[in-house]
Amino acid sequence: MDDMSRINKARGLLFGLALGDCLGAPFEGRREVTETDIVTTRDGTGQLRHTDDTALTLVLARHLAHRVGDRPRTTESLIDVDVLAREFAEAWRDEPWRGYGGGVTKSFELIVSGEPWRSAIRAVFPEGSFGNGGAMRVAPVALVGGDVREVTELARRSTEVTHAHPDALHGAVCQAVATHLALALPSTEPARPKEFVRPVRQAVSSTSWEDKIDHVVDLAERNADPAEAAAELGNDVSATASVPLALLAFLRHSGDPDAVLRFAILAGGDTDTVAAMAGALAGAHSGYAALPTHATARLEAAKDLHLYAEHLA
Ligand code: R7I
Ligand code: MG
Ligand code: MG
Repeated sequence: MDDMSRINKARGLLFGLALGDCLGAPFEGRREVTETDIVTTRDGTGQLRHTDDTALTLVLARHLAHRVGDRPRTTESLIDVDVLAREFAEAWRDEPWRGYGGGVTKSFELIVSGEPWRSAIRAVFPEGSFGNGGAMRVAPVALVGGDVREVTELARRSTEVTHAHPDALHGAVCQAVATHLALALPSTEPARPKEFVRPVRQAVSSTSWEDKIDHVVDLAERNADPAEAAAELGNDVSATASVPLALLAFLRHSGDPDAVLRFAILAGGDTDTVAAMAGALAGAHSGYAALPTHATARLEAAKDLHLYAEHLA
């Protein structure tokens, strides 16, 4: 891949994620969303404000950007878990109104007040949170991980500092590996569902997640619509009921990021997060130039997104 297309894809990944978050946010939890509602938001004027999904993605991107040149390069040197836990918590402290989940808010409160993250993250959910907060922000690891194994390890490290539940970790691995594959797939080639998910299926190391991924392929091959997809896969804040839906949105419309985002938002539920994850996949595959420019230009974080995309590409 030449430098231009690498940068285009890195930008696509980060801008696709932020765009999904911003376009999905107004519809989070709403019962009925129409195509017109989404297009009106996309084609409006004024800044597009992001939520916790983009805020924490930027923290992770910055963390990686500061370490990517270090030698020797290991997953431990790329992600310093103690530092990253504090950086996430500080982002919450500075902007607590970005729509954070209830469990993670309590963890961040404790971390900011000096409690070690390993105990803080089990204060509310003793088994660890199974929310999608790890998966929603994981995409930047796909830009620095050299292969599926490294991407998997980075996904786990970036997630475990807030989400210790196995399903939250599997969800983050699924999203990160899929993003890595979307980067590697030429933008001119559509993603063939069964073939595309094979390495993702191998990486998750969980039979229930393998079944979920098979279900996604089945729905993609049957051209399921957003309502059917949400009914079968779920669309809530758990990793299990949101990461597969985002993957399906991408597989249903790969090559058309705008359609991927509309599918994700029309499926309802946790719309900002499902669209953020689907947007990262679509942007990583199709590139920044394929995103709707009138909307990307209005993203609140456009400057930082450009900066980290260039650095991590
Ligand atoms: O996972 P997390 O960061 O939330 C991300 C979501 C995204 O939709 C964002 O856009 C934002 O809106 O929030 O935050 P957590 O608080 O860890 O998890 C989210 C929610 O999942 C919690 O508030 C709980 O409702 C639920 N949850 C659990 N419920 C019962 N038992 C997570 N883990 C558990 C659990 O173990
Ligand atoms: Mg959010
Ligand atoms: Mg959400």
